Amino acid sequence: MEQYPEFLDSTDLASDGPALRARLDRDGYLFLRGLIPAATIHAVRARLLRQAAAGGWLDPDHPAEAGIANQAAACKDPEDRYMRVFRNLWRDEELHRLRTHPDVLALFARLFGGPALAHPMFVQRNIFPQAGDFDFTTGAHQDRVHIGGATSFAMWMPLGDCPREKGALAVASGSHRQGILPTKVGAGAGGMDIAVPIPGTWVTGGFRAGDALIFQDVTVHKALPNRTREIRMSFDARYQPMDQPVADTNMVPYAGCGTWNEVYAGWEQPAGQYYWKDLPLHVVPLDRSHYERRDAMAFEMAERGDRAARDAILRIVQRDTNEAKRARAETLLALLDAP
Ligand SMILES: O=C(O)CCC(=O)C(=O)O
Repeated sequence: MEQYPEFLDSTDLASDGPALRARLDRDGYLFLRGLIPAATIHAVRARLLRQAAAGGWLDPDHPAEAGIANQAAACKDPEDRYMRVFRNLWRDEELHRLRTHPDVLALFARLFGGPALAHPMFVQRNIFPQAGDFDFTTGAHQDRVHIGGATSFAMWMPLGDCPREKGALAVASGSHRQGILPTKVGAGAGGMDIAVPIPGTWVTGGFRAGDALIFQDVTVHKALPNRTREIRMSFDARYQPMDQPVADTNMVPYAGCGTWNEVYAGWEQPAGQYYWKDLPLHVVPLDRSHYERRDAMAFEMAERGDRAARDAILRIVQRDTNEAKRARAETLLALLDAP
């Protein structure tokens, strides 16, 4: 898998909006070196590692800066033991300010030829090493089914250096030309993997702190397994032209992290809070049909005792707003976990 060729480096086009846009439209992705200063990323990484250490995620025999995982604490979103530590990481004020960094917003404005909206919701990921029977490697998927609204673009950025073997992201170049592809229940983030042969050509590469991967919401992507001893920390945020519809689910904090007031309560500076409140946004409901299909598949698999449905079932237990669905998922989770 790690034999994939390198990303095409578009750093030389970074100041040329139309050229960047033409390449993004052609390949479905852009790889840019040094979009955010490395020192800014390292400072946020240090803040998050302090929280991770306090939560028991790091091996106490190594300095926190090394980010070496305590594999006995390996956990994944949305398990309770993950969320207890994760919500402190996600709420970090300096982390939030990365996705609205002036250089990032300027880049997207050049790409869009007009003002860019950074979605208030974003994801911060902590991927423990793949070891024994623990694996939380993100499978091949498209974001469109999760993000909804008008066409949006993701920016994926590791918090620190991320060589391929630490679980770098890979994209299928050219895979964005076939619209939304059929999905199946998946085990990694989002739980909705592509169910057909992947179009395009897989590319990947090693990231240095501050490098960015930008891709369209129908570009197929996945992570490589984390084969190091470190936790792979990264964040991914979404951007779209300000005048296009945005789905309501992108306007709320990450599930399990409280309200915006609760998120901001621990911040020392107000900068960056509620930056979207006075913008003339067109907020629309998320098209949930993809989730409904995934959940129906997961129920059917779990009823057959197929443990590949476990992560999707757990996600329903933790996050679904429908009480009857949650109750059914709880029963099935107990069945799947029965010895
Ligand atoms: O970081 C990962 O493992 C997955 C990232 C992803 O799927 C995304 O940015 O959309």
